[in-house]
Amino acid sequence: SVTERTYIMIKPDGVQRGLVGKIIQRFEERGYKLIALKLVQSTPEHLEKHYADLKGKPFFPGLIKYMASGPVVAMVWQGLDAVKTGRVMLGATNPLASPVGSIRGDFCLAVGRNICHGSDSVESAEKEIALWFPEGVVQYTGALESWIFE
Ligand code: YYY
Ligand code: MG
Repeated sequence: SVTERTYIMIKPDGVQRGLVGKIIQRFEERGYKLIALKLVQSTPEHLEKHYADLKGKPFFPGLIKYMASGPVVAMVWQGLDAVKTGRVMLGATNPLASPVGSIRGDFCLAVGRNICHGSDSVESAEKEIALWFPEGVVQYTGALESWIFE
């Protein structure tokens, strides 16, 4: 639906590599509405909650270390089919399998340095939004909404 929301995060490598503006620009230009945004130095404890489903995977310790190695940009984007289309815009988990034109397919190469995160279902989006934005998101009317949505 038009009010669907997804949690998108620029990982520490995306921030360090100066890709914040380019990644935000893609969501803006596609027509999604930014309803929350902050730069955060996360902690292993917080990241273990975010990635709780992956606990026990061989790459889990390295993933937590990488994600805590510098600030991340936490965002919530709202609009038609935000979760699934957000994932399409990001590309596949493995950047080498990501189509050119996707964020991972254009900007990175290694699965352990894949520069961005996007929620994988509406249910996990709502959980992730609550975890990263306990203070809530911002409600406002997008001035162009009637030109972007029917
Ligand atoms: O949702 P997505 O980020 O595309 O992949 P997940 O399966 O949720 O894994 C989260 C995160 O873990 C992934 O973005 C990179 C890392 N990872 C890894 O380093 N090695 C793997 N074989 C699988 C995932
Ligand atoms: Mg995931």
